[in-house]
Amino acid sequence: MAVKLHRCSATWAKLGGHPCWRAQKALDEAGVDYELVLHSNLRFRRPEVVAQTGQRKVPYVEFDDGTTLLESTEIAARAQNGTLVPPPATPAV
Ligand SMILES: N[C@@H](CCC(=O)N[C@@H](CS)C(=O)NCC(=O)O)C(=O)O
Repeated sequence: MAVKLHRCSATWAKLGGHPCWRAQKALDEAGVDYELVLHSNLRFRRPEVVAQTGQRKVPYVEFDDGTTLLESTEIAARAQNGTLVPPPATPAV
């Protein structure tokens, strides 16, 4: 199943230092299958991001199990080394 890449709507900004582009480019280059979810460019207009991640910044990856991975550099690194997977479930005690 594809992951979801949540990013800002500035899809025209294809500069190396732009966090959302850094993450999306890495997923593209690694051949990762993903669904794009666009959010407002204005951080105070992202209540859905806050609800899901507890903070306002994008990009982040959403896995099938609902867990999320923040930080463009981490997303890019994991896409590149093939470890873009959800964290292991914590066993019930
Ligand atoms: N360190 C973060 C920075 C993310 C970031 O600044 N994202 C921009 C959109 S590309 C954002 O959400 N800006 C709104 C803000 O700074 O609150 C990362 O690399 O993922």
